[in-house]
Amino acid sequence: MSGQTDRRGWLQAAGAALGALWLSACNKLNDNPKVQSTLQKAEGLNLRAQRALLTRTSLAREFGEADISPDFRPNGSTNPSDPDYQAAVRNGFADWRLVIDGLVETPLSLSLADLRAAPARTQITRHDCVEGWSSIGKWTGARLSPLLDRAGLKPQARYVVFHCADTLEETPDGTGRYYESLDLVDAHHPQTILAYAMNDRPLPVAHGAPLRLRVERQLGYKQAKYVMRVEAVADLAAIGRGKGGFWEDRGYEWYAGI
Ligand SMILES: Nc1nc2c(c(=O)[nH]1)N[C@H]1C(S)=C(S)[C@@H](COP(=O)(O)O)O[C@H]1N2
Ligand SMILES: [Mo]
Repeated sequence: MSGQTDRRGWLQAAGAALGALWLSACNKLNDNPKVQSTLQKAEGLNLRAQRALLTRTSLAREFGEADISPDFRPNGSTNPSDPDYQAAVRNGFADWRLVIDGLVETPLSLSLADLRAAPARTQITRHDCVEGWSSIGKWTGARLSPLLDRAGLKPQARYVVFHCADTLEETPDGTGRYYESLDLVDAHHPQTILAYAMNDRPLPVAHGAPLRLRVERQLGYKQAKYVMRVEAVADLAAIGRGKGGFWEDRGYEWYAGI
């Protein structure tokens, strides 16, 4: 896919977020002074919203090969004991599939070979964990945006949820399974990838084999490892405890911008 088309899709998603504001700002035919002052306020708001969005759509800093951390620290789950996951590891992930479903026109079931054949990106970025450590790693993966385009998001879709294979906390109701979510601005960001390689090698189990999310404008806990399923949804209330992620359900911010 050409960079042009990619960029258009990404801007479309960004534009959708501002659509309502643009509509009000376009209604310039009416020159009633009261309406004018409302319009001026809307324009100020429009500028601020646009600036906030520009920050979100700009690229995270990328580093050089020499900056790669020799010992990228693993954190959280590092070897999930969940039986389905253990079986997949023993099988070398040969039967493993990523499912993309929910509010999509065409649900997808993709093998690792399918993902390696999809439009890809490689990036060397710094991972910042809220616990106060950082590591720099090189990630290669399938760009999420073209995959979502292939599945065809329905108009009601507003978030994508990443369902993971690991249970980080044993709870009677199953809400201890790791998950994360993004809005469509981050989902279509050029650096948002489903990584299958780290530092030019297949992603190791400790870092989320066979597939993990990289969303480089956000903190470590958003970088879901062991991703099994990407589900497009209209809202987050019905998933886990309703806050959009395992750590969000336990008090962390949903938007973990850096
Ligand atoms: N599935 C899953 N994803 C996860 C976690 C986890 O425990 N399970 N921990 C998160 C946290 S807090 C961090 S800092 C990073 C750690 O990624 P790493 O192990 O590659 O360093 O993964 C994030 N993604
Ligand atoms: Mo973290």
